[in-house]
Amino acid sequence: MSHDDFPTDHPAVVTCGLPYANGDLHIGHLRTYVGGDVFSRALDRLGQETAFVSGSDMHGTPVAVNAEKEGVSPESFALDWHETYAETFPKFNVEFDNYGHTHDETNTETTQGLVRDLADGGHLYEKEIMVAYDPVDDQYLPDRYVEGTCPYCGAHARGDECDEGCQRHLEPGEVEDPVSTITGNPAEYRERTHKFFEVSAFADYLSEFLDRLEGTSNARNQPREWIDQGLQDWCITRDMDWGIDYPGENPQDLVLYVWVDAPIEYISSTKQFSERVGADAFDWEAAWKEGAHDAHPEGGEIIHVIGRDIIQHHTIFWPAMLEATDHAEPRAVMASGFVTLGGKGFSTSRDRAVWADEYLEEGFHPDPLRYYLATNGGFQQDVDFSWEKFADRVNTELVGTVGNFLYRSLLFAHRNYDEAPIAEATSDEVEGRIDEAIADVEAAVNDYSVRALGDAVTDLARFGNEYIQRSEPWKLVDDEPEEAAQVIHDCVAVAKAIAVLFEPIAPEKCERLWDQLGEDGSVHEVTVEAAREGPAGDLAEPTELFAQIEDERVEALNEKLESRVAEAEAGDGGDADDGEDGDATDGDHDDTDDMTDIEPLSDDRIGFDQFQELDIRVGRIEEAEGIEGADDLLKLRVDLGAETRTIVAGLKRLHDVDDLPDTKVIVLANMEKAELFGVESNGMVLAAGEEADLLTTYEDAAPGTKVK
Ligand code: B3M
Ligand code: ZN
Repeated sequence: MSHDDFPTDHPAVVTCGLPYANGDLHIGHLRTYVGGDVFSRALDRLGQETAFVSGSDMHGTPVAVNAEKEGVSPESFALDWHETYAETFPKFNVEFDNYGHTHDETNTETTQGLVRDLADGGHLYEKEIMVAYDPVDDQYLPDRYVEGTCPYCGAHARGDECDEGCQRHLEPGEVEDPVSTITGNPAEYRERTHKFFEVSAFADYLSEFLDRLEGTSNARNQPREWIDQGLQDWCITRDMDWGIDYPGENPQDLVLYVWVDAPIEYISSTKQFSERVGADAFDWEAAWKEGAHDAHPEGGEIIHVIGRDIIQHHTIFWPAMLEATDHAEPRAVMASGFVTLGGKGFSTSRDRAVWADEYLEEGFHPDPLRYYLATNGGFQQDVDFSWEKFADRVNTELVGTVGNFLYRSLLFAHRNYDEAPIAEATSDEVEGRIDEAIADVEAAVNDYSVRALGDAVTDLARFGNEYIQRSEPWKLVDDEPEEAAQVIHDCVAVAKAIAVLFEPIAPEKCERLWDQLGEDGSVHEVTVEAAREGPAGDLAEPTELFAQIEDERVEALNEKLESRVAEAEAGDGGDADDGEDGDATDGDHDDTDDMTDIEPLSDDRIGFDQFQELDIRVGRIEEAEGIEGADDLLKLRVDLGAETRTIVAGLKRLHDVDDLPDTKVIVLANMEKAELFGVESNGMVLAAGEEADLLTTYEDAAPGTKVK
């Protein structure tokens, strides 16, 4: 890897987080894939040698649990979804150079080889640990087979991650009060011998790595805190049948943890690409292995595009595995925010989603959605999708700015001149403006900003509109034909530049534009240099590139969505697990809406004495502020009458910080103290549901008053 500006003379590999092969894709899932595709195409346009790879994540409990619920084997279940994904991505013009899956031969071999190297390098050791076990079902319960309470923050957590609270990865045996997700049986912990990877030994390396790491800042900041808090070694085996066998002596028949073989698919998929096109066209070893290539012994430019919920895996575990086995170090991690729908989370169980297939079946072209997902916010920011917002941006920017410029200039050019070049050369002003747009695109790539890529083009189109408006070629055509020809030539040159520079975001539309411009070959093959070359082809009769979305259409789409959600709610209410576990991939945010599934009331009665052990008090929030590095948490100062306490609460995304002071809340005052992101939390603020609806009192109970 280098840290030179792109394009470099090293091969680059752009990867997208592997979707778990376990459920339908909705447009929220598409964000990271569109982001990765846009970025890899942009590297191509800059002339960087690039492979764009991913694959389906076949193993692990997210797949096994869902297969079990459907009563089919995990293999056939996962393969079905894999095939669906492999067909769906290209429909959105997400064109991987290779899309494999983690269960194939290449990945099995590569994974087992890499794990053997870890063992040979002395990086693995054995340890006895407690593994959750369902005594009734006689089954071990790894990861998502078990749920319980997070030992760090007290939130309800999955066996492998604190998905509703502090977002930590949880090691086997860590989750408290374990319960089987399949049978609901309380689980017990049993001792088993497992393999561990000594991640903690890489703490210094990882700190330095993070200082070098490029991409989005969230991918550096969060891991720095984890390292400061002390890294734990990582259990890399599981008591399961479904997965890749641990290579080497394996008396307990353990498989590798899904997070071992999943990122290795990045390498395997690149390998498959190399094998298909030949090492001369793309040499996977030169990209992935240290010392494989004389000119760049440190390997190629590895860029991981992921959802922000899997930062830890990509910036701690994975680089430690790569470093331990002499592989190239990732150059960049681009971690995207989530996508929400009309301000709320997608809910697969409630059918509260715009499904990928559905979007296309509605007759929409994929490129406007790509534009929306890529440019509606910074990559790290959450993006909200609603049909209104989508229509608004399509109508104003794609139709009003880009499409309008292209259509009016090309129509005028076609009617009056028929062919390009119309003048001898592009004017200095316009040539300068095109150079500026190219520089903007280069800067956007080097900034890992797909949004800035889009802005570079809409800005150029805006200039085009302004230029044609001010130059008024229609007035010049008869009296000043040469001047008119120059203006039109300039406009066609801008149109050609748009075709090249907008290709990463709207590949299919730009190919059509390329044809309309009468240019040779494919716009997917050219570099930004083509944008400087000026028009060369015979112009075809232009058609409008983007279609307006009418208000009535938006209304109809909203109604359809709402009635579907209502229907799902009136039906069985959805399976509470569907939504959470149906998250086929990263980048979405399932089931964070306020339509919480109602859990059955507990039959597990407690006595009044037990209730009295809870010291529940009225409090008043005095101050509220964010905590550095914590996306969800707020540090509150809460007046509890007798004293004012600091309490950390997961309210940041759900409440306006400025509204909180003076709010009366209900506090569990004798909650165990916990340290979160370096702040000691002394109590727990009570709230209801996914939207953290705060409990309060309605009369004048003063701070400190006991709730009984
Ligand atoms: N399959 C999806 C997720 O946890 C997971 C990604 C693997 S990337 C190597 O979001
Ligand atoms: Zn937690």
